[in-house]
Amino acid sequence: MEPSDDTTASIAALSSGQGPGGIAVIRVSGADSHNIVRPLLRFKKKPDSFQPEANVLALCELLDLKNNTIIDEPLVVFFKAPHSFTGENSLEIHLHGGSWIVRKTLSLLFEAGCRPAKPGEFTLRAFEHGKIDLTKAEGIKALVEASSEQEWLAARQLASGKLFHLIDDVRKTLMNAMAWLEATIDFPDEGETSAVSDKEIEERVRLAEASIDRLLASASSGRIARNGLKVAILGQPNVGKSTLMNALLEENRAIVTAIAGTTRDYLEEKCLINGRLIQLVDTAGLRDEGDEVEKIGMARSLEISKKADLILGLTARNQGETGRSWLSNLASSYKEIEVLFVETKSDLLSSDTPPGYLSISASTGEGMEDLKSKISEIVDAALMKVKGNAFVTEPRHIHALGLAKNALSEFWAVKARSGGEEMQAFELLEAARALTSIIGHIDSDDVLGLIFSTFCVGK
Ligand SMILES: Nc1nc2c(ncn2[C@@H]2O[C@H](COP(=O)(O)OP(=O)(O)OP(=O)(O)O)[C@@H](O)[C@H]2O)c(=O)[nH]1
Ligand SMILES: [Mg+2]
Repeated sequence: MEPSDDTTASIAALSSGQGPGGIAVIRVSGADSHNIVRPLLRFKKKPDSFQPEANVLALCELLDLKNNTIIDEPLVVFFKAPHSFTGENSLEIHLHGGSWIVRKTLSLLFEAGCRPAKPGEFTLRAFEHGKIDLTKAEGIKALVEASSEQEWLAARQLASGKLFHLIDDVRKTLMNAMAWLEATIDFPDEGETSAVSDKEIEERVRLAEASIDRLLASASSGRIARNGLKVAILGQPNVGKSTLMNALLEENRAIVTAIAGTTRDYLEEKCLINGRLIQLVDTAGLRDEGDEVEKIGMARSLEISKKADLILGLTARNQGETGRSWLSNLASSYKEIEVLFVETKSDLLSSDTPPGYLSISASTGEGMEDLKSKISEIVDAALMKVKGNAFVTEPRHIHALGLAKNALSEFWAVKARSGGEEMQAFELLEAARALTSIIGHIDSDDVLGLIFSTFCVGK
């Protein structure tokens, strides 16, 4: 049978991780999927017409009918539409995880009439059948990719529908305001009523605006959850920035030499510190001299440090007070960003840690655990702000919320210049549209393609 390539075809793919493992799960979905797969399975002592109960795992034999051989003895579970992840008839085959078994089973399924699933196609179908909205789809992708608790937290609130419900409520509030506005358009000149409806509309718009502002304010914590805390290591040349970067990464990533001006461009790497996701940035040492390349490197380093969530300001113990006053001076230019003062090379001289500083030594490892704990605390504090609440993590959502906010500002501007109700309604509709684009019902297939094509196959 030639499998069709449309959206109703039955699709199959390996849904568990690639490579050999104890168990491999192949997922099949499509209106006809049960009929396609059932002949390949034999349930012990049951007639060919036997159909196992939905949602219950059943042991069976998987057959290659051409050679009448038993390929494996998998556990199979059938799901009946609409009570499945995709909303369609679907099933999972839990096989022994050998790569040959997986390849063979997939080829049997394709011969029987399934076609290979495209990346994200199971989730796309779930979306198309109204099982999930777009934020949940994005959450599922993020859940699969999460490698730290932080990323899991960000993914979970998307996948659980928390953000969806909040956005949907704001959207409904705006629709409600629009209904009042329409009443004013349809029944003008009803003096008192008009004053009442004006109040009702304004109240709702204010409510929607407050929710949007709250969500936008959560974006920085959301970004920390999704991408990690951005930590920039800054200081004069030779203070041990790259050495610290390598120690935190636990690998020799950055070049370290005794020559001042070794690092000429900034270097960015993700790592886990005490289980927290961090985006570490090593920078070019800051000084007044240097050739053209070094100067460009310094400018770029300063630029990227302005986007950091935390700055590790380094000075070496042997630089003494001169180094510390240079660092205080630099720190004073970062009004919005927390600066952690770190004294490096504590092994070189024995003296007390200066007040407000953490002393570390790459040679002896002194102070490294304290520094890691401090960084972890800062991540946890940022996440505490959003824990339990809906927060935004996706640039796509932040952009749409910005559009909604602008439209609502326009609404007030129209009102202030006594613009007509139609103009006001237009702005409310624009805001509602922007919110709708976050959760789905998007007109453009391009946007859908963009989201689902970044999934892995089998999701
Ligand atoms: N004794 C001692 N030496 C250190 C320590 N940390 C770094 N160094 C040495 O200091 C020198 C400079 O280290 P780097 O890590 O390259 O310094 P940097 O701040 O990245 O320097 P630039 O890239 O030039 O800005 C190297 O020779 C390191 O081995 C430390 O804790 N103790
Ligand atoms: Mg360096």
